[in-house]
Amino acid sequence: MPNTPDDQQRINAIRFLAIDAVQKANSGHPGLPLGAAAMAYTLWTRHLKFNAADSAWWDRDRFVLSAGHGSMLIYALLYLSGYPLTLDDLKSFRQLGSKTPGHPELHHTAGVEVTTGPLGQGLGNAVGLALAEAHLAAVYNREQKIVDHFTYCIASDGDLMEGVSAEASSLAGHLGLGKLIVLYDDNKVSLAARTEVTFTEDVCARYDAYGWHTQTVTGDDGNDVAALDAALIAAKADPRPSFIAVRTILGFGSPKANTFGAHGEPLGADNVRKTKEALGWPVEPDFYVPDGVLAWWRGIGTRGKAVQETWNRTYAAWSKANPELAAQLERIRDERLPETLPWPAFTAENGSVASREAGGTVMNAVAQALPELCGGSADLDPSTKTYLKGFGDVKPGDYAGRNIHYGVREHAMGAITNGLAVHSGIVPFTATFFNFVDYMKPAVRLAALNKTRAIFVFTHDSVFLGEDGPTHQPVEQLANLRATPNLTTIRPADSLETLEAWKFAIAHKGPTALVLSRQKLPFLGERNAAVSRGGYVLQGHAKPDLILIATGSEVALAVESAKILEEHGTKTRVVSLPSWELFLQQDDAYRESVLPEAVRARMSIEAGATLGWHRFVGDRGIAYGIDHFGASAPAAAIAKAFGFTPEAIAKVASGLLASV
Ligand SMILES: Cc1ncc(C[n+]2csc(CCOP(=O)(O)OP(=O)(O)O)c2C)c(N)n1
Repeated sequence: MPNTPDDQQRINAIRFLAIDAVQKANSGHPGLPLGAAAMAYTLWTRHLKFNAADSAWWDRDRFVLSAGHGSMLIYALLYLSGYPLTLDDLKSFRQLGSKTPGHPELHHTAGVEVTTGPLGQGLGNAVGLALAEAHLAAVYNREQKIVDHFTYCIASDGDLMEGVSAEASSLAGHLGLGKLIVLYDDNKVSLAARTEVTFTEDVCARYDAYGWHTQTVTGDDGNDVAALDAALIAAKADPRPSFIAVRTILGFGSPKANTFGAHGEPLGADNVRKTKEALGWPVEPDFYVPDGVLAWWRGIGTRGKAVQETWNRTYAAWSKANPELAAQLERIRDERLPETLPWPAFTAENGSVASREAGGTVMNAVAQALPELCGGSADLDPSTKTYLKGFGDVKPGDYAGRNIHYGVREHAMGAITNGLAVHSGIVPFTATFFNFVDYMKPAVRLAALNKTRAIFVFTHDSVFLGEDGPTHQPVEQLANLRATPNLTTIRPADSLETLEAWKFAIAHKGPTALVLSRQKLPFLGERNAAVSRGGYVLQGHAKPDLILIATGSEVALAVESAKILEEHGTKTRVVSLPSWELFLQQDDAYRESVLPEAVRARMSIEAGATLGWHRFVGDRGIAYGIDHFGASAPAAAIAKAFGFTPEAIAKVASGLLASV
C-alpha cells in the first residue's frame, strides 16, 4: 500500500530539516536521515511511548540512535514532536554550546537517552537499557505493572560491523530480551565505500543464530510505512529480541543517493535544491515545515501525556499497595543512599587480605541494603570476588537476580553497563582483570562522557599477579584511566582503603574505577584512611627529608623501604595516594600538608608506567615505576628483577636524597 500524501509530508519534514541543518552547518551527515526517515517516522508516530513535555518520564520507551553520526535525524524528531528544542537550535547544529552537537550527547539535549557516536556502542547501550527494564520489571512489578516499556534502536552498517554490537547482541539473544527492537538501516553504503567491499555476510542469519526474531523489510526503498508498521507490530509481539533489517537508500532522493558521498558531507546547495524538487518539497525557505505538518507532529508529542497520566495512576495504586517497595524505588530514582549502610570493619585481625578480597567483602556486606547494586564480571567472578552471594543470577526469562554473567565479553559488558546506568534504577558494576580494560576502554570512556554512575572493578592490578606473564600484567593502564576526564580511578593500598574506595564509589555521581590486587596486602593499621581526599600521610615525620609516595600494593613496600631509610637516619614520610583525581581536587593547603613543596626529595613508587608522576614528585624527584612489559614468573622473582624490593627502593631513595 503506498504511503498517504500526509505520511509523505511528515516524513519529508524530517528529511529536509536534517539536510538544511547539515547544509547550514556546512558539516554533518545527510545520508542517514534521508534514508532512515520513514522507519524513524513509523516508529515515533505509531509505536514509541513518550511524552515530549517530560523526557524523564520513567516508564517511557527508550530510543537509541546508535548511528550517532545521523544525529540530525533525532534532532528533527525531537523538534517536530515538541521536545524543548527550537528551530534556532537546529539552525545552530554542530556549533559551540548548541543543543545540537555533532553526535547526540546525554545531559545535553532532552530526549537523547545516551551519548552515541563511536559505532556499535549505542546498540550495546540499548541491550543494557532493555536489560534494566527486564530486571526492574521483575523486581518491582506486582499486580500493577509500573515497569513496562520497549527499547528501540536504529543501527547502521557500521554499528553492525563493530564487534561490540555482536557481543551485546549475542548476550541479548541468550537472555531473550524480548522488549528490545533494533531497526537496521541496511543501506549497503558506509563511509568510504559500498559495503560489498567490506561487509557481505547475511546479517539476519547472524541474528537468527543469536536467537533473535528477524524480519526483512525490502519494499519501496524502506519507505513503506505500512510494511514498517507491520514489522514493528510483529517485533513487539515476539518474545525474542527483534531485528528488523530495512533495505534503504543512503541519501534517498538526492543526486548523491546510494554513494558514500552522501554519507558524511553536506549535499551542497544545488543538490539540496534538487533533492527538494525530487521529493516534492518547496525549495524555499530553508527549515520549512508546513504549519499543518508541524501541528500534526506536535499532537504526536503530546499524545503521550494521557498515557503518562494513566501510568501515574497505576503508579499511585502500586505505591499504595507496596509502600516499602515504593520508598525503595523512589530513593533509588532520586539517587539517594540509605541513611546508614552496614559497612564491614577491617582490623589487624581480618584486614590483611588482597584488595580484591576486601572488595568482595564490602560488596556483599552492603548488597542487601543497596538493591540498586547489580552487575557482574566477564566470566571472572571467582577471581574478581565480585559475586553477590544469595542475590541470584540474571537468567533467560528470569531477570530478578542481581548477578549478570556477561561471559567473555568485556566490551559489551562496558556498553551494557552504560545502558543499565542511564536507564535509572540500577547502579551497575563490572569486573574483569585490569589488563582487559583495554577490551572495554571505549565503553569506559563513554561512561566518563555520559557521567554514568557505574563502578568498574579491575583486579589483578599489576605485574605482581605473577606467572600469567606480560599478556595479563597491566603496565600502562593506570596512566590511561587517569588521563580520562570525569573518571575517578582509585587504587587502594589495603582492605581499609578498599572499604573507603567503595564508600566513595557508591556515593559518587560519576564513574569510578577500582583497581585491586590479586595478591594479599598487609593491613596498614587502623587509621583515617582519607581515600576521599585522594591521598594522605600514612606515616612519618612532620618535617621529612624524603617523601615516598605510593599507591596500591606499593604502599606497603614504601613502608618497608622507609624502615630501612629510617635505620640510616633518613626522616621519611610515606604518602598513600590512591586517587590522583581526588587528590588534585583538594585545596592547596591540604595538598601542601601532604606533599610540602619544600621537600624536594620525593619519590613515587608504582608498579606501572611512570607517565604523569612527575607532577607529584617535582623536577628533582624520581618517578619509580615499570616502563616496560612484565614477565611470566612468581611475583617475588618479578619484584626482585624489577627492583621492587624494600632494599632496592631504599637504595634509589638514598641516591635521590644525596642528589637534591
Ligand atoms: C568506532 C567508530 N569507528 C569509525 C567511526 C567513523 N564513522 C562514522 S560513520 C562511519 C561508517 C558509516 O557507515 P554506516 O554505519 O553504514 O552509516 P551510513 O553511511 O549509513 O550513514 C564511520 C566509519 C565511528 N563513528 N565510530
